[in-house]
Amino acid sequence: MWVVATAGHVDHGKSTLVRALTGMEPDRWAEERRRGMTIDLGFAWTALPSGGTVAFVDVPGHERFVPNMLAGVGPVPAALVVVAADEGWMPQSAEHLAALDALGVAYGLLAVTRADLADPGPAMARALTEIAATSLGAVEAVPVSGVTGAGLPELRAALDRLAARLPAPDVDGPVRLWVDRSFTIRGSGTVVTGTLGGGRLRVGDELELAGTGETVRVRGLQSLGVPTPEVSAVARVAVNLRGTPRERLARGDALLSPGRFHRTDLVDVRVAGDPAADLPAALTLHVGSAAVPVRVRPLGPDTARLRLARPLPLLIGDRALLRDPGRHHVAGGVTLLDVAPPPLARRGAAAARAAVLAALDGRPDLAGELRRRRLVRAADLTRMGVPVDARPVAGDWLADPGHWERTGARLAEEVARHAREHPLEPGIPVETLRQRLALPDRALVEALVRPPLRVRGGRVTASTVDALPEPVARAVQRIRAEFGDRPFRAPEADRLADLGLGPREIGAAVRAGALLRLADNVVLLPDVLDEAVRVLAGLPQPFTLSAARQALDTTRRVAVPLLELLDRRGATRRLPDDARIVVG
Ligand SMILES: Nc1nc2c(ncn2[C@@H]2O[C@H](COP(=O)(O)OP(=O)(O)OP(=O)(O)O)[C@@H](O)[C@H]2O)c(=O)[nH]1
Ligand SMILES: [Mg+2]
Repeated sequence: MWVVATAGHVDHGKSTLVRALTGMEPDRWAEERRRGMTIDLGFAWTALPSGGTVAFVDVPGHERFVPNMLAGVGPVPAALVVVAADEGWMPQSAEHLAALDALGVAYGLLAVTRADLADPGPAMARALTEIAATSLGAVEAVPVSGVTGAGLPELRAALDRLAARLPAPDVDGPVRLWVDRSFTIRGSGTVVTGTLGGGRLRVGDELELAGTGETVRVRGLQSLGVPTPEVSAVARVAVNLRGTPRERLARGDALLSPGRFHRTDLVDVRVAGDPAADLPAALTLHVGSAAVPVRVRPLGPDTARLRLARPLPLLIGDRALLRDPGRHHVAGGVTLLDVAPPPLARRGAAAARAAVLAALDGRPDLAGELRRRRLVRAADLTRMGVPVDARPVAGDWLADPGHWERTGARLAEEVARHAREHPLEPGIPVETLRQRLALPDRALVEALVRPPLRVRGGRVTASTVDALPEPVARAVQRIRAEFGDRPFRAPEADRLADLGLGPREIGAAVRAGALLRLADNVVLLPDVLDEAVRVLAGLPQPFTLSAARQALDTTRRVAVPLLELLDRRGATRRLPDDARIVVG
């Protein structure tokens, strides 16, 4: 299915043409039929010669109803511009065309209606010139009469040619269905309609309401009046929502794939049209079917920051338009450059931001986003419309490579500085490092720890004896020199004191793995346990404490806690008569 929106001045024959093409009544309201004027959006569809189906969103031409027109055109990628042969180019011909241009609509056709009443030539020539200067470019033109039916076969053929050129939708992408109508059906509850531009909807799907973030469930689906279990883009769809009161939803809201869109009330945009500096401070932003008041803050010559009166689910690259409702003036088309821009608090921040925006074009750019944001969750980038194909550094965190490397170097410096300032602490707590490096997640700290640094007990330490405070490291070296050949002799308490090894220093050496503590003031070098087991295994089994003490060439002061440690580790077993055996 293709969806095409009409556009054109009031009474130029848009609805008559849609009626003639489809046999359906686009003016749904009694008041519209009484006044012979479209007030709100109408919907009708027909088969084309190719066999494909085209659905029309018929818009009102009257100047009062331009906001309704914009809600219909916003989500639709193609336009049928209508100009009456007998009246020619008129103010809303121009305003509607300016809106299509602002939204970047690139596919269209011109129908010169009421061709039975006047020569269509002059109106066609003027309209083609006007259209050629917009995003629509050169379009086919067909003179028609909605009354006599002349030109309709040619228009159908031209619609088929237009449809063949339309880009294929991303049916696997996320759903963002801008609501253009919501109503209640007795017995079914709330129904909303819209133009599905991407993705796929199924009965039973969970969706997120853009307005409130709440989850809703699809109870039923219709497309072109027919119930269906599934609809793929592009399509006109009616969605019946289970248990959602009608007041929750209105035109301008959207149904979203859960967790796939960033709802934002602050965006940076490029403006086409009036220079940014000339824009009024208060305008209305039209995007999708939404119309939201915004405050405009010019940043560069063609860039501005918009503060929205309520958040919308917007993506980088979205097209929108700014309109001055009082002056009937499309002030400019906008392209969204950033949907999660940084605050502009510091002096000079606005100028710096303008320089950044000058280089952006609304095409999502992963490397650029990482460079600007430094650290960002993959899911957050996806929700802004940036496709992610980079490997996370931790969890789903992505990092700019340069920033990541610099942060790793700073981490090493912080660990070294902490060791100097707190020589007896066993390293710096991960949380302290997280704060010093202003990282948003501890997992990032841990991911930055590389040998010889390591994470141990919630702290980052240097794993080598070298990282011990200088005096402690020297004392350990002395013990190694003095006791290396008598590995089961422990320095006496006064020797430890001479070496400057009090309880705190010993604790630090033990945590660093430089000493093995058997009891208070009883320490050995850390690598002697295997040797002890080897010596004990050489004794006749079982062996006594005294036999062990002699074999190890040590004192009771060491032998008792050493054997208890080996018992605890399961290397030896104590028998009921206090003798022991080596296990295994
Ligand atoms: N003779 C003739 N009359 C036409 C033709 N098309 C529309 N009309 C008449 O022009 C008037 C306006 O037609 P509509 O189709 O309502 O115009 P519209 O563009 O939909 O108007 P709005 O929706 O209010 O903007 C009606 O009286 C139609 O009968 C045509 O091709 N030939
Ligand atoms: Mg109409």
